[in-house]
Amino acid sequence: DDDLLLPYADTHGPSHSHRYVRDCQPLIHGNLTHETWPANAHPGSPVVESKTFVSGIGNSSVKWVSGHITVVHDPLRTVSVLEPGGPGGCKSFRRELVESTAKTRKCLIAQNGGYFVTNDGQCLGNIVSDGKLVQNSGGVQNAQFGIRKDGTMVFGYLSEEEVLDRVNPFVQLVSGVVWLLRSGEVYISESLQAECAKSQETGTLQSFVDVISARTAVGHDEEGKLILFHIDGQTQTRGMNLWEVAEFLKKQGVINAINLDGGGSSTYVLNGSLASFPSDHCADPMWRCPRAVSTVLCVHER
Ligand code: NDG
Repeated sequence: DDDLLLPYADTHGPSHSHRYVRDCQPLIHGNLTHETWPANAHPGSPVVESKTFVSGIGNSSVKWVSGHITVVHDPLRTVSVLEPGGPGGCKSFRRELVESTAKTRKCLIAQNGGYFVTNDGQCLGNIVSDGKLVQNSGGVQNAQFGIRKDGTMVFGYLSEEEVLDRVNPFVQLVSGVVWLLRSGEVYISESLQAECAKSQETGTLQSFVDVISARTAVGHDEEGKLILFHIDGQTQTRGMNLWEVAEFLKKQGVINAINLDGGGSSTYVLNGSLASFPSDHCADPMWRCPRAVSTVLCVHER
C-alpha cells in the first residue's frame, strides 16, 4: 500500500524531536478548548441525506475526484462510532472493511473513523461506542468529536478527566487529527501547534496537512445537523489537502469540524456497498482494494 509514509517523513528539522515530545504530553485534568453545539432532532425529517460532489469546482489546483457530503438530521439517535468488526474489535487489534463493520449495525451510510497503528492494528485515541467506553487515550492531544448523553455535540480538545465525565457522559466519541474549523474559522495553524503528530503516519504534521490525499471529516452546521465529509484521492497525486477540506466545509456552512482518518483508509459505504474509489492497491497492483480499517462512523435508523 502506497498511501502511508511519505519518503521525507519525520527526518528533517532539528527542532522536531522537541516539538514531538512536548506535543504528545497527555493532559489529564481541567477543561480544554472545545466547542459544543446542541444536536437538533429534526422530527419528521429523513434520517440522512447523501450528496455527491466532484472537487475542483472554482479551484483549478484541486485534482478532480469525487466525494460525498452526508447530512444527519438526528445525530444523537442515529450516529454510532463502531469498533472494527463490532464490539471488542479494538481490544483484539482487529481491522475490518467498512462494509463488514457497517453490516453489524445495519448502517445506512458508513465511513471510516479513527486512526490506528498500521503495523499492528491498534485503535488510537478515545473511543466511546453506543455509550460504552472502549478506550481512553489518557489525555493525548488530538482533535475529538463526541456526542454527550444530553445530545450536545463536542468538537476540539479534551483532557482525560473530560473524556471520563460521568455527569453528562459521552455516548459516542472518536479522535481525529487536526481541528479543521472552529466556530466557523479555519483552525489548522493552531492544530499544528497543539496536536500529537504520532497519531498519524503520513510524515510530520505539517506534511500531513499540506499533502493532497483522500480525506474524511466530521462537523456540524448551524441547525445542529451532523455533516460527514468524504473525498477520494491518492496521497501526493489526487484529492485535497486539509486547507482545502476546511475551506470546502466552511462554504457548506459547517461551523466546527475535525479531520478523521484518510488516505487509503478513506471509505464511503452506502446501503452496505462500497461507494468510493479506494487508493490502496490489491495483491495484484493492477486493482484497487478497500482497506481494512479501525473504527467506523455509522448512520442508522432511529
Ligand atoms: C491513512 C492516513 C495515515 C494513517 C493511517 C492509519 C491520511 C492521508 O491511515 O496518516 O496513519 O490510520 O490520512 N493517511 O493512511
